[in-house]
Amino acid sequence: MEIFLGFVLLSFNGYHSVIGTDDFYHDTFPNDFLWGVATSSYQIEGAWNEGGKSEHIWDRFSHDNNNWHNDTGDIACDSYHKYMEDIQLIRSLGVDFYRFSIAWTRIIPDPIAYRTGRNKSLNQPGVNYYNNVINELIKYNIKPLVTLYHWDLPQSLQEKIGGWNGSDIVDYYNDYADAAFKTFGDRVKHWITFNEPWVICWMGHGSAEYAPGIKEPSVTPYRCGHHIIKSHAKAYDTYKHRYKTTQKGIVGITMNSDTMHPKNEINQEHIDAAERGQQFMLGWFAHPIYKDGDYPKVMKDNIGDRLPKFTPQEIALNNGSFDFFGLNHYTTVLVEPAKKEFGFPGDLRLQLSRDPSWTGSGSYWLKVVPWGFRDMLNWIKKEYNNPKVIITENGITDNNGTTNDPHRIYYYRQYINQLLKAIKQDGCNVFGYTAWCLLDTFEWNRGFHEKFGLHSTDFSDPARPRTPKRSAAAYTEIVNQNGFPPVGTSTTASSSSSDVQNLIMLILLCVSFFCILNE
Ligand code: PNW
Repeated sequence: MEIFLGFVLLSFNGYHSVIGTDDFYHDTFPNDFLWGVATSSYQIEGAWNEGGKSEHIWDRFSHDNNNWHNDTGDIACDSYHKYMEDIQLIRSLGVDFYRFSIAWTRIIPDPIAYRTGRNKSLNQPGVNYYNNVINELIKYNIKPLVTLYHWDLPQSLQEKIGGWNGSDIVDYYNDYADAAFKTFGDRVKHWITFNEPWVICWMGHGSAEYAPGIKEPSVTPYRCGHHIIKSHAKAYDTYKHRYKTTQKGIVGITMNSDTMHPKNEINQEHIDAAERGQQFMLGWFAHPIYKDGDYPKVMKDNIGDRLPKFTPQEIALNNGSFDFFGLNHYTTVLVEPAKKEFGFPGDLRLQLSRDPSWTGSGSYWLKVVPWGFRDMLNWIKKEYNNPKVIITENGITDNNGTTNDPHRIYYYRQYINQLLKAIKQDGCNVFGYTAWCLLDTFEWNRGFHEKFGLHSTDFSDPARPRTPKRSAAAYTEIVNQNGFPPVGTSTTASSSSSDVQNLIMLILLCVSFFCILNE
């Protein structure tokens, strides 16, 4: 009897994976689904001191030799001069939108002079540059999806008001956001206030891996997060009251999150640890904006007085300050409970690891775990009442930039297939997807060593020529077909073989229940 039941259970596992997580699912996305591709200002533009642009914290961090091989974004992909060519690449991908970011320092080089009224005008060459990009995109019917802040804080604000660690930043950010809405909002209808506050606050102010390179894990990441949430909510409010009725755009924030998966799936302490990890990584920013205006309870409990407090007015302003939920997702981690040192990430009281069997990439942290993407989307659906989600980044690295990149094609097909299941089978409300990245770029402290591009960039050539990789064509095929429609005989064969398997399983289950009843 045991042997028989064991066989049934083994078959049940196989059955589950066939209809559930691992099977390739053939269907198309909803008709109005949006496909896009992304970059960010410092990673591609170069021209770091041209056109009246001032220094920002990533210029400083790079010039202080903090990156791999002392690489900098001084020239990067030179998109400041080559944006027309880039827009042709975007066009040939066939996507609906292009996500890029505006460099604050190009349009307001001296934010203190701007705020105090000493200089109330925007920097015209910077405004012209983004006007040119936006107009060129619109000419080809490509929607601009604009990130206001992708990590390039004006250096003057870092030095004079303490950057994200100081409370005055909220008003400076609002000046900048207001100027961008006013200047570009006649044509830009999709705005992202911040890219990845978790990375800004932890990697910039806790671990010091990213600019501004502050290593103060006990309080500074939390103060940074507090000011970012307040800045986001205020900018959202500015748009709502000053621009929304005339411009009719939508505003959200983009958060990054790994999927936190219990290392031991049947151990309650591991399950609790994974939930805690998810609340600290995604909930830190999503809970105040998408749930109830305040931090997750587990953060308040574990961090105590080191976590800043919102006033009732701030809670009201945070709560619901969104038109959509932006998610950057790349990978999954395994979680188990642990006693850790004081401060972030010790406050999470957990240990992270990665399954050695997971396929790797050109980045130590990025393992290929497609099913984790579907889990993440379902967690968001459950936790935040199924908001309208747009995937604003997803992609994979290698270190050689080869144009023959089957690993990238595999990654995109598998991850996008899990997204399709989340939408069609689980009812997750996702309305768009963005591949990261349009081309090989300056990858922050990893310099030019880690490459995410659908196009390669030759950084040894001053002309920075771009070449499409095979993954660019593969992504275009997905975009053109709006997913993975059933094709030809192979699909029919595989679905009929799984039909047979399902039937066998059903019979086995009936027999086993019959045996149990008779025992
Ligand atoms: C994001 N992590 O950064 C950024 O938005 C992009 O600019 C960047 O190029 C891309 O993802 C790849 O790194 C992340 O360590 C940096 O978990 C680090 C992590 C996640 C995202």
